[in-house]
Amino acid sequence: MRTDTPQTIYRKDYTPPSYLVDTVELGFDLDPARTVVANRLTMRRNPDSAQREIELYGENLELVALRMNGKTLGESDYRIEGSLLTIPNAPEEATLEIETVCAPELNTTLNGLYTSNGSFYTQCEAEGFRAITYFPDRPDVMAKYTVMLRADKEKYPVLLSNGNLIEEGDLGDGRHYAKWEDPFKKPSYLFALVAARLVCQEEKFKLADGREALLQVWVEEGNLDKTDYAMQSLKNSIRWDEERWGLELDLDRFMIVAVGDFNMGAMENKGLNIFNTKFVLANPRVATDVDFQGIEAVVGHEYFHNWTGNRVTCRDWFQLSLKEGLTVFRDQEFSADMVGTESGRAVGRIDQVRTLRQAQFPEDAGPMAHPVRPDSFVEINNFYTVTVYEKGAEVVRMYQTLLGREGFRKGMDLYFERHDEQAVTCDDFRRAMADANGRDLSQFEHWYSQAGTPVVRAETRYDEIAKTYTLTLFQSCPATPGQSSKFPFHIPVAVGLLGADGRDMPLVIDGQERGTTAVLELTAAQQSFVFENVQEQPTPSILRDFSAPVVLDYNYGDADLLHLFSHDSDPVNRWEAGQRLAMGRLLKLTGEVGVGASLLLDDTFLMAMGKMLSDESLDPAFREQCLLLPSETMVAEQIEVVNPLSIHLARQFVRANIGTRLREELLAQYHANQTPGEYSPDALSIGKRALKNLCLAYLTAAQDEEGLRLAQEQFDNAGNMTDRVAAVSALLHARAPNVDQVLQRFYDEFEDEALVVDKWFAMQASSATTDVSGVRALMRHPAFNLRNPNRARSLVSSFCANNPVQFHAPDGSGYAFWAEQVITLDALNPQVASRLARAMDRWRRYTPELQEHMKKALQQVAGQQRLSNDVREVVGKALAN
Ligand code: B3K
Ligand code: ZN
Repeated sequence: MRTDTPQTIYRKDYTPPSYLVDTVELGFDLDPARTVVANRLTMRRNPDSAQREIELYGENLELVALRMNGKTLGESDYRIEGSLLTIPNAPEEATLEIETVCAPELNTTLNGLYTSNGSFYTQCEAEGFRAITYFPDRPDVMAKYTVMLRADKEKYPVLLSNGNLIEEGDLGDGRHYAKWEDPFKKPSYLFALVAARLVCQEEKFKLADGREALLQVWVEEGNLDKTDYAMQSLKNSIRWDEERWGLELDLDRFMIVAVGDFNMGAMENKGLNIFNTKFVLANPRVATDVDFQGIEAVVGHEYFHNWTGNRVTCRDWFQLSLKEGLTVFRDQEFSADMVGTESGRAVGRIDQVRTLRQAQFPEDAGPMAHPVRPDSFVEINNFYTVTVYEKGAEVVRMYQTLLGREGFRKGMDLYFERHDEQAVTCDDFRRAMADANGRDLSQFEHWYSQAGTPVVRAETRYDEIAKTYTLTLFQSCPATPGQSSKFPFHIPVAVGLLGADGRDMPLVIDGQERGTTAVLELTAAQQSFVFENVQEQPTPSILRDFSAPVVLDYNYGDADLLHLFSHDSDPVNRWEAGQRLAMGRLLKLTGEVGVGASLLLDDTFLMAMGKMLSDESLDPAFREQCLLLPSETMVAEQIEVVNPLSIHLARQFVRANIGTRLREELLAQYHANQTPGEYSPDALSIGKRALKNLCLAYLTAAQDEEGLRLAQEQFDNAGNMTDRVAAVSALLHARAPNVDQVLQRFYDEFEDEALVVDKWFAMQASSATTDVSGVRALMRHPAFNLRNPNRARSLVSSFCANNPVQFHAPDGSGYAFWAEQVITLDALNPQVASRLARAMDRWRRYTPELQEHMKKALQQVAGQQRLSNDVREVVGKALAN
């Protein structure tokens, strides 16, 4: 917690470390109140640095002893300024011995070494290692670690750290020890330890080269009935990385540990991944389909980091997307390959597009906008963003789109060949892609250096006589903080042309046959592409498979969209046509709600939706995606002056209309998509449940009696959490008369399952039926606990981010609540507080009255004397001009 003005760190100021570390030996005497850490590190001067001082970072540590080459250093031999400890005039080679003390049980930040439910866990990325011991805590210092853990045997029977267990035994005094050695050099952010009372599911797994690895999933007692899916996902990940990329597990042992108090999803510590329980624990009774999918993706993601992140790491934190964008891309491809069908792949792709529009585009247009490779930050933890992760993954995907799968693989191979066990930059990655393919990718750099979502405007012209179709593309990019004008990007635009019969036309450009989807390369501000031999006026399908993270501006008429919605061979653009049809209606109705006209929804739209709903030649999962309306947030992003209530009413009106006017089709599909028998999280069953439950949601939105009865029946008889949650939220959103009883029964049945209780809070917090006082009442519930990040997010963040109508209550009470919670949370856990603070990012887009209240709330937070750098950066940027 600081009171001084936070310091901005710039990418351009990077200098290499003054000293390199070869080995680190850590000794821990673990005690919740007073843990003693002995750290012995061998260092040598870095030939690439002119500096002669040793620089170590440490935070919230009591320094007990400091020796260099056997000699105790006195206060005049070193300086401590803030978190920086400097030893001037250090010799060429130095062995440092550092003893410090910390208090894990008082550490509510969950950064560094902390306790959760009485056991010890660590989180070091990005800069948590300095809260454990003094160290050159920066990712370009890679060293070999040996770790000795000592702790009470009864309380902490399991002692884990990175790499291989080389020794364990009794210390005689009720304590025991374990010694771990990590054979690979690693940056300090990948260090981890666990000392806990845990049990594990384990298995020997044969690797491609014939070696056997021991795989373990560690959980608290009572949770061994929820580890199968994580274990299966881990095995699938290992196999997939071997098969798709030729990358093998480099350790004899790989562990996953689940912990209930955790700031994010999971952490890729070398050989010892630590996970939020949310991304490990699952069985049909307690986890939804979305939870199962999340586990597969996150287990994959952390495992894939072993190569993209750990073996090849980041030179500095500005390069974060080097590992995160790439690893998200890899986990997306993994999930797609696990589904295995083209249609399944498209459904996954649609989810990705949704995330970009729902969260990344708004970020890119708001006060926290930053390039995929940021130029500056105050607090690096604020930059684990959808831009660095999801837009970063899009940037990686564009290489694959431009170079083809094979070319991309060649680039990956060269990247590992060049940079194994190094700390490198995004430029190094781009260079590997370019060199492996003999391509000039210099313009591609702008995807890393420029913030903002590019807009690609399209114009088309059909020449009936010449039989040519000309597509002219214009690109531009809005100004973002610190970047007023932009250079053109290198944008792959995948295009197809549909004939009147709905079929793809063969494409010919410059006399060259280009199949039925051509990847056009837009590199200038304006560029024309001429398709030849076009026998009739086509309907263009532009940006197929969402080939670039841009906004496509093309003046589609309803007729074009209906044609694409019925026929486009590209499922993503087929879905997109439906989204455009729906968005047009939502925007128009939102305007009309405001003027109080009586609302109408046209038959054309409803018929198109009805036809899609009942088209049994299509996967249920795909139909569900097509029937789902753009969210209130997405609609808000299209509007100059946002009034959340009008958007909500318009969207509710459309939902209810679908429910009423497609009633028979919805009921039919509800019954046709049941998944009787044993629960299975396979893609087909997941799709059926999703479609069936969307039908239920529409029917109940229309207050349909049969729909409400079915929801109640589904709640009573559900054999899995997906159906149960869907039933509860349908009843909740429809304000069904007995919903309180239903919620109580749900709670009573699952009160011992923390992750289900989170769902219980989250469902209520994000329902428009829950206002601020309702949320305050829920905060007084005995199960509520602001210190547990999952719980805090389930109630407080869900309300502020997912309940726009109530959060934006006209009297400003939602914002006052927000300010209060940000301030309280900040004193406990700045990372969680800072995420919550971002709920106010888009405040300048609301009506003047709402803006006034929002500004006041922001100023109230910004005016706090004591505020973390995390929150100060977020609210400071929100208020800046
Ligand atoms: N690398 C971690 C995120 C660390 C966040 C630090 N505030 C999880 C992941 O992306 O895999
Ligand atoms: Zn990651």
